[in-house]
Amino acid sequence: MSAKATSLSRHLVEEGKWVDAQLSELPVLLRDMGYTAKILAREIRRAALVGKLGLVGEKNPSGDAQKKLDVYSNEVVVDAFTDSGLVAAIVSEEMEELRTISCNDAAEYLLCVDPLDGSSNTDVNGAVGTIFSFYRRGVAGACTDCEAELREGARLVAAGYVLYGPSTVLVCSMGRGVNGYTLDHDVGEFMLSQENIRCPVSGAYYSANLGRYHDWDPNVRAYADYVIERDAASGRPYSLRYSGALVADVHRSLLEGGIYLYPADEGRTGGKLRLLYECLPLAFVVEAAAGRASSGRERILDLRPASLHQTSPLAIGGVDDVQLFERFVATGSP
Ligand code: AHM
Ligand code: MG
Repeated sequence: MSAKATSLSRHLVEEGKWVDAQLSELPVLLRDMGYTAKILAREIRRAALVGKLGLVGEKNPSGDAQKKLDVYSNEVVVDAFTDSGLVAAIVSEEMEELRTISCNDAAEYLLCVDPLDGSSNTDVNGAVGTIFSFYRRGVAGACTDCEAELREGARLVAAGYVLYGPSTVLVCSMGRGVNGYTLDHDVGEFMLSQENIRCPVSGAYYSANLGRYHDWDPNVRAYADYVIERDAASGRPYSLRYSGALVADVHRSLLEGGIYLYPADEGRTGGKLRLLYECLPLAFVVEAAAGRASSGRERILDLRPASLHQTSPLAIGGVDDVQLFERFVATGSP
């Protein structure tokens, strides 16, 4: 690595020059998320050696069995942002209620987080991630109605994810462009590795749990049938890539185009993925990179969660791929 390589901290200072003066603490929050990710990367890497694999025997608010790493990751995130003094409250996949952190005037932000996405992969050494977003509060002081503020889309001011794969990558956006940083374990820093990421309008891959095919709406099934038809002119058939970790599959779509889908199905009529800490943050990142995120009928960023753990169907990736999916949802054909 060249001595000229740019660290996350240095790059955030540069990027921070472009954000609104009111949002001057955003680079600090993203730096703190980088620190949190380093702690989690270390613990995920050695989980099998320190007794952190397996279940805890409890369910999270969505009814999923919690893994030890889910609980640990949630504690690390909550502790890190409790210490920051900048966050008034946290919404997490692993906590039933919104957790009030600070009523200080300086605590101007709300954090929504999925501390460990793809946790079915933990015990098989598969990819996992962390998804996060920051909302700027409208009023300082006591957190009287933070949930209402989370329904105001314009308050979503930064978002990103961390992918713990063969390397640990943090991708984030403060609204103007999207950048990726790779953790250099020797230096102990995230280093800028993908500057100003642009999502290709289409790609050669689709990601979906085809085990649910027979539970999908016929129009969604028609789309899945269409992408695997042979048609060289339109780049079909698409290849299937599905890792069990939304973060890993969306990362592929962001860098290479293509689409990730988690549609509604007979068992989950509202979809599986949660708006506040899965769909909305990833939609913010992908759209900042010129991609698209949709429920199939509406743009994800236009949706307003009525409750903290509300779900939505999700289709996310290249603009052309997602728009094609939306046409199928509406009409059953391209
Ligand atoms: P999680 O946050 O509990 O891990 O759930 C979200 C995950 C996504 O990362 C992944 O794409 C999807 O759920 C997998 O679900 P399924 O096993 O139904 O395909
Ligand atoms: Mg998740």
